[in-house]
Amino acid sequence: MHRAADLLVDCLTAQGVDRIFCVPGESYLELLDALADAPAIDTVVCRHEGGAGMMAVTDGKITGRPGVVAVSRGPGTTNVAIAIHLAQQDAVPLVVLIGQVARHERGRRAFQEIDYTSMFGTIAKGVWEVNDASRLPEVVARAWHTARAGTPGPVLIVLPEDMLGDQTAAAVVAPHPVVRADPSSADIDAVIARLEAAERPVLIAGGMLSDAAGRVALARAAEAHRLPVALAFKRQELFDNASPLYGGYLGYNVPKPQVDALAEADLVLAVGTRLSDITTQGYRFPAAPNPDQPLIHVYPDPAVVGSIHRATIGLTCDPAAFLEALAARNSAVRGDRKAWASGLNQVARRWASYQAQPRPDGVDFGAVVAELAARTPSDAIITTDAGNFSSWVHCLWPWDGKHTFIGAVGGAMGLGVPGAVAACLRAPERPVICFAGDGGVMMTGNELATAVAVGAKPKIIISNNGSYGTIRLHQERDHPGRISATDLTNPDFAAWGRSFGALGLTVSDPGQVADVVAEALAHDGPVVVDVKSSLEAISAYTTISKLRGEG
Ligand SMILES: Cc1ncc(C[n+]2csc(CCOP(=O)(O)OP(=O)(O)O)c2C)c(N)n1
Repeated sequence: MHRAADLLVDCLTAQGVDRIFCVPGESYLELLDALADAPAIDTVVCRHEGGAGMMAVTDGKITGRPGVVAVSRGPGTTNVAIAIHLAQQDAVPLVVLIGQVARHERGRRAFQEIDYTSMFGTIAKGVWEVNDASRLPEVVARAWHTARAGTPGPVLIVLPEDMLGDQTAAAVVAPHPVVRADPSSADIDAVIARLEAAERPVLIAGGMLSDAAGRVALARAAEAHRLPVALAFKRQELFDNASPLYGGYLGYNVPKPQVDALAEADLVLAVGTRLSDITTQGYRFPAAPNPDQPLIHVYPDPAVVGSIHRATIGLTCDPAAFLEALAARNSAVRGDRKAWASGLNQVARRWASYQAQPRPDGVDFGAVVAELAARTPSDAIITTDAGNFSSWVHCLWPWDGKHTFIGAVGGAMGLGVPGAVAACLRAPERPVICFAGDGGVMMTGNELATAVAVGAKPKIIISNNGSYGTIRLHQERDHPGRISATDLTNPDFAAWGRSFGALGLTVSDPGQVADVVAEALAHDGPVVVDVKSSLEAISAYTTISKLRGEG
């Protein structure tokens, strides 16, 4: 016989768990006690469950295995909700362990009681409340399987506090392997036939190709068939943007000429992407429900393929295996494929160019991003919060297919700093650069305390334009000159960073950019750089003056 909490730790260990992010709570004291005897599991103490959850999401993105976060009932769980949503939007495997009220209190409106199935039923892939300790091994094995299978996503294991203290003789259940479906040779024949009939094919690559095997297969298939590659929202890092086959990044603000150029395609291969509204530029490329050209959609989930977009060929196999199989075959090229690829490439490059300029009201943030880009090696991990400052990162970073990029597909502010700290923990030997706005950095940011506690060394670069700039941009476009609820009063971010034990630096003049960036990168510890950035240069694509129709 053993205590349920100890059995739970054994089950987690069997699943390969080596790190749990948490904010402690009295609702799962037994689990915390069991973790004290589990040195192989790194228990990372955080300061807010939102940040802890975002760290776990980042860990899941980097490792491909479920990230794990443990939170207390009620308020602990409402705080972590942002990460559950992010994992669902980004298809990241995530396991949330939740302490629950004792079983005899359940359903009686007890202190901090929530019915998690009702609350998260539509965004979690599974919610299991374990009332019988002997079923813990079965639930853990199913949770890990569910989080990874098909479209990866969040699952919740709810643990009544008294159950965790029960004695049980149950044994650990070994991990359930996730079935990998390979394409049949008949599938590949059908795809080759479509490719040979097309003159202007485009491959749209998505997040299921993020791991090394996926990237290699993508590059090989693109090369083998001379396929231009467009990258899905927040997946710009998957393919070398300097390749002549680079066909563009399908994020926000893709200008009309680029969408028009892509729309000339006479075949779309969408591989490892769910074809979201942003990637498809509002369900226009490819159009939903009926694409304007034949669509080959490859994604390992039958609930995705053929659902929102009608697919001419739908394959629910492994996207990397599909591309490997495709790369191993030849296809006859029809038409002038070189001219087609180079046309797309030129439009994509024109849009991605940006030249920093002197600005009347602060530093052009593009100058800072360009300087960092020039000095940061390809093995760097880049995290971005949500906001306009990231437009320069998408424009100016030399995405060569090797970087790891952690961005919020779900658009949540607050991911940048916790993402960077989790990335440092997972890859301490790699440089980690976080870009955040003065709005987003304070949505979380307390993870700097965790960074200092665990020896993480993120370089946090803040675009301090005194505004929730993204919303200000929308305001200027829809209600020019009418500013409402978007101005910000900020602390001294360099001093704020120093108060945690980080190196705090400030850039208030363009002439300081090179020296400050060099000092930040050379520092062997966490760094906060407060860039007094121009609000006039509100994004890489426009200025406030232009939005107001001035000049
Ligand atoms: C959690 C959350 N709350 C609100 C929003 C809406 N929102 C999107 S961007 C943004 C402003 C971001 O401002 P800042 O971090 O200063 O970056 P900037 O746009 O100025 O570069 C807001 C409020 C969001 N995406 N996420």
